[in-house]
Formats: sequence, structure tokens, C-alpha cells
Amino acid sequence: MAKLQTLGQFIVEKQKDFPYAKGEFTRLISDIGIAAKIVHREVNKAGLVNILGEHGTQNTHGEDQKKLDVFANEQFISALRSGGECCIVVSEENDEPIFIESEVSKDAKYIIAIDPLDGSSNIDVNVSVGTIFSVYRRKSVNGRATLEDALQKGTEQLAAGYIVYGSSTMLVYTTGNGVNGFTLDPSIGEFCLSHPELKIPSKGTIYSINEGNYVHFPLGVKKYIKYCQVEDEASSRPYSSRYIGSMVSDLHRNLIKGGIFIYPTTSQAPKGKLRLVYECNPMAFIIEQAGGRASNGSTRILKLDVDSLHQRSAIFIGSAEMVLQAEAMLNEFGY
Ligand code: P6P
Repeated sequence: MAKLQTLGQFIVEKQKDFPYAKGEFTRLISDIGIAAKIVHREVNKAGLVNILGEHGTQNTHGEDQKKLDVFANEQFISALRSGGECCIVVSEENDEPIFIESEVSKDAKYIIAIDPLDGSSNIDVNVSVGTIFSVYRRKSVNGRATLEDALQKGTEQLAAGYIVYGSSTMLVYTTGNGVNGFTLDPSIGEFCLSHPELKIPSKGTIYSINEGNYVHFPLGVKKYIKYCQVEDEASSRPYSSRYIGSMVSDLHRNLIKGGIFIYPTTSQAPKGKLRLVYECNPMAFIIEQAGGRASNGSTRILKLDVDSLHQRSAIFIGSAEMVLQAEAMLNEFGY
């Protein structure tokens, strides 16, 4: 029986790997872990506590009943605010950055970009959802942190991770020294190391894309989808099509089994749908650290300029050989 190692024990042991240790990162990740446990609790009883779907219902205090993604957003922001290490939160749920200026956060150096509950439209039908987060260090040196601190390229990330609220709740993260996965043991309320040094297979037999948009895809994407469907025993094709509609769940499966996830530009979404800052960049950092590849079809995701908080990007991400194949077909037939 392997020795049980909690997330907290792991971070302390690995603190030497984190350039700005001194416990700051330990505090950040443990704050995120606490919020994740609270969200886990609500996600897992969502159908019972009237926390589903639309606004309009009232709780006992006459307040609007929170949609689960709003609830999750509040939990992460509250944990980061009280933790004192975070000076800006960029959230999918908030148009503007949240500047944290409190006594406890006066020396805070970190920016967190977060999608608090990605895929939340799935929650009402009991399909797994996730949280995605990125950690940056502020570049401005004194006074109030600035918007520019929140508009850093993906290569500047100090850490990135996701929580997937599925058949079990897992936290997977990287600080640039590989990827490690922790499974929540609700009986002790701890994330425990369950998937050390995760590596994505260099090729797989799963492709994940919403083929309902086929008519709107660029020709290169159409050609790649047909490539996946051709019978060719030597390359284990046709591949399997697996698409949950929840990025964290699709990417977590492909990280473990191998595969490619694609959300390309379409005629209706000419810049793509997924958001660069709190979806594409963190997932690209994690997948690259696991030995995979992530691009917008031509440019490495982590190298893309970040011009606005909620900008969108196309994304081709997963097993390196599969992403390279897709990029080659985009290059030949058009983006
Ligand atoms: P579509 C969920 O809404 C999300 O942001 C990602 O989690 C998911 O991969 C994608 O959108 C699904 O989008 O257009 O295929 O429903």
C-alpha cells in the first residue's frame, strides 16, 4: 500500500521547485483546494439543494438562489481574498478584474485567472464539470497591481491546474516541473496524491470536437476529421469520437488515455469559443508539462499575445503527434 501523501504534504516537499516558495504558493494552492472541496460538496448534491440552473428562486433569507457557477465563483474569490497571497482575480464570471486590496493582501504578489465552473451547463444533467486556474506573479513592483499584471502571456504562468468534479473529484496541477494528480478522499477531506508525474501518450485514438459544427469548420479541420475516420489499421484508425462538452473532462480523459481536443474557429466564432486567459493557457501549460502540445492551429498557445481578459482562441491540444498531424492538415488545406 503506497504511503498516503496529501496535497499539503506534497506542496511542502516540493516547495524547493517553486521559485517563490517561502510558503506563498503553499498558501495559494491550499486556498484553491479549500474552495474546491466546498464546490465539490455542492456539485455533488446540486439536484437536492435547489442550487441548479436559473436565478429567480429565493433562499430562506430572501436572497436570490445562487446558480452553481456563481456560487463556485464566490467560493474561489472568497478563499483567495482571505488567503492574502492574491492581488488580482480574473474570473470568467466577472467582466472586470477583481483587485484585492486589503490589509491581509497588502504584500500579495500573485494573480489568479480562473474559470470557476467550466461546463456548468452540464451540471443540470449530471455531467462532470471543472474548475480551471492559472497563477502569475505581478510584474508591477509597487503600489496597486495593474491590468497589465493580468494580461501576461501563457509562458509567464508560474502554475496552472484544474479540478474535475467527476466520478471522483481530482485536482491536477503543474508548477513547471511535471504534472501531478490528487484525488479527494471525502472521508478525510484531503486531496491525496493518486497520479504522480502524469504524462500524456504521444499519440492516441480519441478525437474530441463538436462535429455538429462541421459545416462551419475551416477546410483543414474538416480534412483532419475525415483523416480520423479513415480505416487504417497501421495507425489504429478510425479513432474514437469522444466529446463531453466540458473542456476539463474531455482534456482530463485525453491526458490519461491520449487523444486530441479541438475547438477551432468557426464561421460563427471566427476567433474560436474558448477563452485564452483562463481556459486555453492553463490547459496548454498542463498538457505541455505532461509532454503534449497545444496550439491555435499554427501558433503555440502559450506564446499568443494576451490583449484582453476574455479574448477567445482556437485550440488544438493533446497528444503531440496528433496535434502535429492536425496542424499539418490546417497548413495544407487552410485554417
Ligand atoms: P460547445 C463549456 O461551455 C465550454 O466552455 C467548454 O467546457 C466546452 O469544451 C465547450 O464550451 C463546449 O462548447 O459549443 O461544443 O457546446
